[in-house]
Formats: sequence, structure tokens, C-alpha cells
Amino acid sequence: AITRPACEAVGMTMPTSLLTRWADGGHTIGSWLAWREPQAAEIAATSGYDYVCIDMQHGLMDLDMMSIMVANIARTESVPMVRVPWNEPGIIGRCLDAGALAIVVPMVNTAVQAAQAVSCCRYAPEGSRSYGPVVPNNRFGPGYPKAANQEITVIPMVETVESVANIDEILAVPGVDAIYIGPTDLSLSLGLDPNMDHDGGPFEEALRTVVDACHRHGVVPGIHANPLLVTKRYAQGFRMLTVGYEMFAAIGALRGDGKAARAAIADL
Ligand code: 3PY
Ligand code: MG
Repeated sequence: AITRPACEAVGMTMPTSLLTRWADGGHTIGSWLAWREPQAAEIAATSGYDYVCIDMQHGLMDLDMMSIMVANIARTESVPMVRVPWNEPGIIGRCLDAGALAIVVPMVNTAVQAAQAVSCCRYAPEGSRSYGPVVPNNRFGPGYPKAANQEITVIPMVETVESVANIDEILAVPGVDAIYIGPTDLSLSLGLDPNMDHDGGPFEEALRTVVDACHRHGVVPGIHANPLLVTKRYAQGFRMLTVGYEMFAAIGALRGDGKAARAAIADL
């Protein structure tokens, strides 16, 4: 699936696309932002991640703040990615018009839904995205519309039993270059607690089914992970790995630093 030519026609610098980073078996390491916080976007995007994903599905992100955060990421070599709240043309179009270069679409369960997600991200004749790239035309220059159809990465989420059952049909949809497993929703769909991991059983079987199918179709398997799970997931074959999460990083650092300071003083 990673065969579209790299964009040559952009005016300002576009970050190296995910398709290029995934070519020849490459992998990407990304971070995830739940908080409405432009500085967090800037910090994440200057911390060496291949992509920074702004989450509009969960948390309190709105369009204004998403567009500011996309702009902060666009100044760096990280790809600005947005997880939209749902597979809906209006919101996908507005995120793209704000300059997002990769779109994660939750709860894609069928090939028809995957084709709809791709169509929303492509101008005609390849898709049904409406023309009005107010921000990216200025940011990336007149080559943007052509580059957009080549370079914008559409990443359907596989996070239900139904989507795992339909995985071959979903991966056969032209324009699906990667998929992204949501482990907690997948757990719930399997009747398990909403955890990031479960040893063995139907959870690992579902992951194996998806990775094997991705290999058959030449599609990049991605997954929501964390620093502790990343080597396991890489060994399982995943090539798009989200490991940084500002919320958990802040919670861990704040709690750890306070506890360490108390312990250090108690030891004096
Ligand atoms: C899930 O685990 O279901 C996700 O969507 C990850 O954010
Ligand atoms: Mg989910």
C-alpha cells in the first residue's frame, strides 16, 4: 500500500510523510495528546516523535485548540495527526483544513466504513473531500491539494470483534495504509476488562489475526501502546507504536518527584 510517490510540489516544508517513514519496513514512534494545551503539542513535537496525535474523541479538545496545536506540530519534523471523534465527513474535513496530515478514525468495523474514511480525506476524483484548504494552502503552498491526496494518511481503528472479523475486507480498501488497534475498546468488545494488554487468550489471538492480515495486504499495523509494552508490541509485528502520553507522563513525573523528595528528606 505504501506506493504513492512522495510529494515534490509543496511550498513550505512538509514533514517526512508517514508513508515514507514506513517504507522498507520502517517503524514510527508517536505520542498522544489528550489535554487542550498548545505547549504540550510543542513539547511533544520537539521531543523526537515521528507523529503527535491530538485526540478529539476523548477529552475536551475543540476545533480552535486543535488547529493551534496542529500549527505548533507543523513547525517541526513530527507529523501532525488527529484522532477525530467519529467517522464523519464534516469533522474529518475541518481537521484536514486545519492542516492535519494524518487522520485516525475510531471504530471502523467494515470495509464500507473504511472506504468512507478514505473518501473523506481525498479530493475528487479519488474521494469526496470538499475543497477549502484555507490553512494548509498557506502553510504548504499551492502544491498542497495534489500532495494532500498522496500524502495524507488515513488510519482506521480496529477495536471491536466485528472489525477483527472483517479485517481482510478492511485492509483491501485502497488508501488504507495503516490500521491502529485500540486495545481497551478491543478488550471490552471481547468481554475483558479495558486494559492495554492481556496475556494470551482471545486478546493476543485478535492481535495476531490483525498483524498477519496486515502482512498479507502490505498494510502497516499500528497500536496504542506505552513504554512498557513497546518491545512486546514491536516483536509482535506492530510498526506504528504510540508510547508517549502527556497525561500519564505528567501524572508519573509529578507523583514520582513528590514522593522521591519526601523520601530523600526523610533519609537525611
Ligand atoms: C482504545 O484503547 O480503545 C483506544 O482507542 C486508544 O486510545
Ligand atoms: Mg478506543
